[in-house]
Amino acid sequence: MTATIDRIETFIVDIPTIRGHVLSMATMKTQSVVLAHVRFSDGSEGWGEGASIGGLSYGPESVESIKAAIDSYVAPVLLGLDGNRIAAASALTARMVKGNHAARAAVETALWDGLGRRAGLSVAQLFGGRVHDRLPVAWTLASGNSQTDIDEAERMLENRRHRDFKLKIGKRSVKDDLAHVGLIARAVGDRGTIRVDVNQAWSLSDARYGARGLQEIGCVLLEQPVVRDRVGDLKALTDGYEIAVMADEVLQGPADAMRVAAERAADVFAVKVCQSGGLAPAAEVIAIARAAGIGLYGGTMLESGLGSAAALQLFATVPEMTWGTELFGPLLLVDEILAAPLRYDDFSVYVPEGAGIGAEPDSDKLDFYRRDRARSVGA
Ligand code: MUC
Ligand code: MG
Repeated sequence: MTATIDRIETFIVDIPTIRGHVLSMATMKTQSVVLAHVRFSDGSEGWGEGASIGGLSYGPESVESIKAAIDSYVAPVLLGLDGNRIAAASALTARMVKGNHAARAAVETALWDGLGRRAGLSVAQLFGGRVHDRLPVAWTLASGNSQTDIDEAERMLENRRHRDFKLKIGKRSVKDDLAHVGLIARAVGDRGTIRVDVNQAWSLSDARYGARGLQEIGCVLLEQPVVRDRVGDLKALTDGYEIAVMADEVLQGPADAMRVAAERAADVFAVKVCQSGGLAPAAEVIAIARAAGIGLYGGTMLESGLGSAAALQLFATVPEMTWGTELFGPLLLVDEILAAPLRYDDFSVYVPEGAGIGAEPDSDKLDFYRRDRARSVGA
């Protein structure tokens, strides 16, 4: 049965975070995401999510630009096309809409969700089937205060929710950051692992000093320490130090993955569905890493449960997801917008059961948190 793409709606959703999330380039108190809802002619539907972090301080897209790109450019390209031909729809979108990866990812995810629901298959099955029923899930310590972070890590360990901790650094001096990481690493000890994400804040000389100090502390992973364009600097760090170096912001899809892999400029890829431009391009990034012997980590754009469920469907199909995931986005938010929350337990996040991405928003929550609704209520 044909399933023509009949309607594409987008909603900006603003949900407060449980505490300030202090990154090198922004302090988040709210996470804003775009939910894309696609309706097909046979009555089926699909959901997807596009997100960014800290407005435009993390990358080239904001939620406002994601929504505008979908409404004005992606949707007009797709309306009337066959929703069962995702490869054709994505090829046309890529031709008509350059960049705007999170916008494209939101709609592409909704197409996969719709196809899965119609077929009665999960998105993981559409991508070859699950290898994992659950994956390790890291937590980001980013309160801005070392003792608060230690207390938070203790709670996570005690509740068996997380034992891999990513520390957001790069806002203070390298020396102060090393002292901060050292305090937390000593407190966590052998009970977990410590990783850091600098979000491009360091110069190469900062990064050399930082990499040396971090590996002495026992930190196992150094994420995107230098600006995304400086692939040579990333490679110098990968070659020069024992600590594993992870590429994040530099990976804006398969072509970047190919460049970083060809230069062997990183040891690990943080794979992000939004940054890659969708589930299929993220699968290509993963394929390049696997072929190059580069490690894999399931990254997040701090998506809500919806985008996290979609990413989980893909990551669950990858045998070598050896660095685990950081799909903790929903846990950083004060409220859950899914009808049925993802399950977090025993240091893992579980792949949701059910067709498509295995998740959908609760309509009351969506009504409550959608930005346009909040405006009209306040007006
Ligand atoms: C990033 O840069 O990886 C992931 C976890 C977190 O706290 O922020 C993100 C973004
Ligand atoms: Mg990162």
